[in-house]
Amino acid sequence: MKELILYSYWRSSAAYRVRIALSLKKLAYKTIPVHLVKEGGQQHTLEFASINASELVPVLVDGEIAINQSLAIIDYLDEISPEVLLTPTDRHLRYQVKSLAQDIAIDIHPINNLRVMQYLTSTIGTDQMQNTDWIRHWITLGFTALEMKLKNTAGACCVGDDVTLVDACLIPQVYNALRFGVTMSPFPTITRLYSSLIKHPDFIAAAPENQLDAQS
Ligand SMILES: N[C@@H](CCC(=O)N[C@@H](CS)C(=O)NCC(=O)O)C(=O)O
Repeated sequence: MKELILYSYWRSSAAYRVRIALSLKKLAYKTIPVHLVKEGGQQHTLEFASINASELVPVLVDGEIAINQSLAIIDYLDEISPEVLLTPTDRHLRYQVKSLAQDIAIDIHPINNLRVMQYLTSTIGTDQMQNTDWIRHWITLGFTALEMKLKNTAGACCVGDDVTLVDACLIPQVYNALRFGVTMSPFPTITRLYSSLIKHPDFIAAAPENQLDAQS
């Protein structure tokens, strides 16, 4: 197998999900940092757009294959490295995991993305405080539903006691929530899961502050 390459940005929560999966699976990979802010955003360069025309990270390259979309990448990793599965084989658990992961990755995350914030500021004319309120609002709404669901599914992890795709999505989303000052007290289950999982060695290895491009 050729060396896996991950186009990543240290603060990208979608890239963080993939880093967690790679780390849990003990897969070696090379990081190519894509700075989302510097020089107007390196994701918009011709070089990167030729790898992902959507101009978003992450992208995983495995030999001839380049895959974008963090959930698709993690599915791919489950296929090539099935010893540790992030999506369980049991049908009931599998769809529970997929639904919860998509609650985060599809319903909560995209409306708070950098390009949405940039559009709000440049076209709608919002200021920094209004953008922060926007992010807090949508994360709080999403976490309110998620808290109720996780209360019923969580053990040591989001679904039972084994780490799944939901944990790989939740931890980066809470990282974002804390970064933007979301009040977490209404979410005791989410807070408990976050506090415990960020101490897991594979989650530590994947954490934004431990990436080679951190703070750059
Ligand atoms: N649905 C995509 C989302 C990818 C995405 O939104 N990436 C963000 C970073 S978390 C990005 O590259 N943003 C750049 C921009 O908004 O210009 C996935 O799960 O991979």
